[in-house]
Amino acid sequence: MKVGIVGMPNAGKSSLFNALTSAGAEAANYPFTTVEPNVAIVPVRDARLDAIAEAIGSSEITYDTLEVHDIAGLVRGAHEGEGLGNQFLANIRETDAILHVVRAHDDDNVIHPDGRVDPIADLETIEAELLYADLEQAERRVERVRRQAKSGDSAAIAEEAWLRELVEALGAGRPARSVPPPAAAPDAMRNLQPLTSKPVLFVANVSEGDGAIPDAVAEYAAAAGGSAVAVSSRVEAELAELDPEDAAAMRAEMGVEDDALEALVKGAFELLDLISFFTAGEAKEARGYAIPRGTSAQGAAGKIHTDIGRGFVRAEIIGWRELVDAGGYSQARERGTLRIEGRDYAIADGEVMTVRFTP
Ligand SMILES: Nc1nc2c(ncn2[C@@H]2O[C@H](COP(=O)(O)OP(=O)(O)OP(=O)(O)O)[C@@H](O)[C@H]2O)c(=O)[nH]1
Ligand SMILES: [Mg+2]
Repeated sequence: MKVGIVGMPNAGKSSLFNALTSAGAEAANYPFTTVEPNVAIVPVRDARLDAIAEAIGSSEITYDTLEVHDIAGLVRGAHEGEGLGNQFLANIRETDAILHVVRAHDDDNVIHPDGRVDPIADLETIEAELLYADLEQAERRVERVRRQAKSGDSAAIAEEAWLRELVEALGAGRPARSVPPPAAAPDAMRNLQPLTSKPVLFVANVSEGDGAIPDAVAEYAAAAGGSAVAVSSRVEAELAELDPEDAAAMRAEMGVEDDALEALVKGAFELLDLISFFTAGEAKEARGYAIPRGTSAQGAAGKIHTDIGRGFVRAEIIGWRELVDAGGYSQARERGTLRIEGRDYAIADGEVMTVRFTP
């Protein structure tokens, strides 16, 4: 899963990126610190996988990963070449979801490009820039597709009509996700990859020790069909540098929400309707995988390895808690909590799967 971070300059994007990655991308108190797109692979920690590995004695733990893209801040007029942000929007066209970071802390030491703290105005500015960026992209594509449509290609004709409808919607301030592509041009959305077709998780960058999402941001997110989480980016970035024990002590001292980043990753999962399943061997690797809800056992097996999916015979399935309670597969088998399922079984969140397959 790939996510892209957007927001105003100095909103706290790189701080959040650092918090997520501890990668040390430069976060500094002047606008446009991030001039190279930063990409990091973040492990999606999962306490359930830790418990499984501990209970059955796995040799190592491999979490699934999230690819996070940090870009330069967007300012009003970015689509006309203002600031640096617009050129970086291309870097996040291929992401699955967008994290929209908005400043909601009022630390006077941090410069705001518009000289005031107003989360809703900032959210609107960025959403407008995303709309403009998509509008420009769509207008350019309409020209290209129009030429193909002239040759009578039916998919191109359908795509052109859809693009024209899209241009109108974007121009009227409606996001691309409100204009589904026609059946005759099913790839139209994928060809364009509009930013406003992606699910958005709004991230309110709140003051230290203030875990609450401002009401206005929560309302904005709900109206936009997204959800919102609150994070103190700078504190989280600082805590990410510490070892876990010191970080826990610091959190207690500051009264900072323990699980802000976990909540953020969880929010992203929910937004994309993803669930996790695990594979775990005794004295072998324990591993987590994110899959779309409803994925079949065979589909999930293909996520482990294409050959395993192809040669799928059956799956042994157990809930993570049942496996932990039993203390191992043979004990679980004795208890009758380990089940055999076929290729079409829809994996549930938190299940552990062992695939039997013919190589
Ligand atoms: N008080 C406070 N300061 C913060 C917080 N998050 C970020 N900052 C500070 O705000 C400044 C800008 O943060 P960055 O994370 O670099 O912001 P950015 O959105 O990446 O900025 P650009 O890359 O310039 O667009 C830095 O000085 C941070 O330390 C926060 O939660 N609280
Ligand atoms: Mg930055």
